[in-house]
Amino acid sequence: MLFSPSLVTTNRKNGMACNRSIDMIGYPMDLGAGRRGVDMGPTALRIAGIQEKLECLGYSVNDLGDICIHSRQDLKISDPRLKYVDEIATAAQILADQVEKSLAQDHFPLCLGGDHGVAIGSIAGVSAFCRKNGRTPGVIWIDAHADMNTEKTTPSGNIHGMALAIALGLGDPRLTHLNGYAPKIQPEHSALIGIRKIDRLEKQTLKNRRLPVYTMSDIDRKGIDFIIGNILKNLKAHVDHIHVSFDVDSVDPLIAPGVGTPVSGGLTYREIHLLMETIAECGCMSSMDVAEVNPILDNRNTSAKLAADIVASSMGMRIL
Ligand SMILES: [Mn+2]
Repeated sequence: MLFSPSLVTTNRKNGMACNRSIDMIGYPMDLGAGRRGVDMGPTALRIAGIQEKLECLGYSVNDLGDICIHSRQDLKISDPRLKYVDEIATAAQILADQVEKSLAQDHFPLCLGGDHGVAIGSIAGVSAFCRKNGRTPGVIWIDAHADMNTEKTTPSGNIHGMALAIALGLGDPRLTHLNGYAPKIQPEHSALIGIRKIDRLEKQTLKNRRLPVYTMSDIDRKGIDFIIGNILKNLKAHVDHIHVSFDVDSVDPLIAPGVGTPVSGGLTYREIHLLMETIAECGCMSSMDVAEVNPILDNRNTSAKLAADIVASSMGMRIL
C-alpha cells in the first residue's frame, strides 16, 4: 500500500493512529424507510470505493460484510405506526453486538446503511461499550431531518424517522431498551446539524428535550466552522466517545440526489467537507454511521461516491 508520508503525519497529529483498524459493517436495511432502495446503500458505497479511500489514508480496513436482514416481501406490517418493528429490533441488536465487539477490540466501527434506523443499533452498541468501560457517549447527528418522532407523533410509521428519539429513550421499549436499558445517550450529549424539515408534533418533542439543534438557517447565519467548533468544544468537555451519525440527505440534493428523503436547501459540497475535516482534526470521533444512500434515485452512483469522499474527509483526508 502506497500513501504519502505527509498524510501519515497528519493522521498522527490528529490523534488517529495511522495503523488504526476500521471495521466496516454493512446494514442493508430499508424497512425503516418509506421508499425502497436504501437497502442497496452498502453495495453502492463499496462500489464507490469507500474501502480503498480509507486505506489510502493509512488505515487497515476490515469489511465484515452485511448483517442479514429479512426483506419486506417476506414480512407483514403488524403495527402501521411502527412498521416492521420486530425485524428492525432484531437487526439492531445484532448490529449493536457487532459495534460493541469492534470497539472492545479497539477498532473503529463504520456502519454502512441502509436507512437511518442503522443508528438504533450502532448507538446501542456504542452505549453498551461505554457503560462497561466507564465512558460517556455523545452523538453528532448530521441530517436534514431531526429523526425525533415516536409512534405517537409519526405521520408515516417509518422507523428511520424515530432513530434519534429511540437513542434518547423515547418510543417503543422493543427499540429503546436494546441490551435492557434506556436511554443510550443524554440529550445534552447530542447535537443536531443541517436540520431543515421537522414534523409538526416532532417539533414539540425537540423543544421539550432542549436538544442542541443547528438548523440550516443557523448555518447560513453563523457559518459551519463556528457551529461545528462549538459542538466539538462542548462535547469534548463532557463525553469521552463521539459517535457521528451521518445521513447523506443532510447534503443538498443538487449534489446528492440519491438519498432516501431528499430536501432542498442542504449543506453545500464545501460545508459538508469542512464540517467533516473539522471533526477529523479534533481526533475525537470513535465510531460512525453513513446512512440513506439510495442507488435507485442516484445518477451513476454519484451520491455514493460523494458520501465515500465525505467519510474519508471525516477520517483525515486533506487537500494539503
Ligand atoms: Mn435521518
